[in-house]
Amino acid sequence: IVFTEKQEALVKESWEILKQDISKYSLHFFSQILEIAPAAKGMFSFLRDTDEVPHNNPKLKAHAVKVFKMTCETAIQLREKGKVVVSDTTLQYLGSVHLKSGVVDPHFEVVKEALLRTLKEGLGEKYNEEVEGAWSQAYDHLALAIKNEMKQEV
Ligand code: HEM
Ligand code: ISQ
Repeated sequence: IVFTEKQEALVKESWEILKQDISKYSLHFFSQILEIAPAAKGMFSFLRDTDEVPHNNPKLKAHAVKVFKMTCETAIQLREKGKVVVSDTTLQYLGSVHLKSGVVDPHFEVVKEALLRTLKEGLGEKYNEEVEGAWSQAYDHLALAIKNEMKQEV
């Protein structure tokens, strides 16, 4: 695949912008997931006992930040190496967490859409097709790596 310097820069720049108000965007990200797929609610341990999406939940925020950071990292790797290199142990861990939580392949499209909506919200006028394309490509590669790991786990 071809992932350009420009695309890498777009991903890094947009993450720098969202990072400045990460509590807000973590919550937005998560809320979008539930808006698209309300049934996903039951999968998240930090939600099971509440009716609302918890504001300032440290786990929610930490996990959301990881998704952004890992996608960013994936963009860098795609540009540098033309492939995704997530350490074996990280992938194994994420594969088993998601498998145990009941995540199935179509959920990855839900999270992708939620991620893109959050970028759109955070970037405002800076959001465009190029930004969307760069994040989409990086996310797709990362998602594929996790999905493959989930298949090997069974
Ligand atoms: C947990 C990343 C896709 C649902 C996590 C964690 C990370 C993560 C880092 C925290 C693991 C831990 O330390 O315990 C990602 C990435 C994804 C992805 C990078 C895609 C590229 C998905 C999808 C779903 C999902 C598609 C389904 C809606 C969950 C659930 C948990 C989790 C239910 C467990 C949360 C809990 O109960 O603590 N994910 N995830 N993830 N993820 Fe994802
Ligand atoms: C876990 N996996 C994917 C996306 C997430 C978003 C917010 C909180 C936790 C998550």
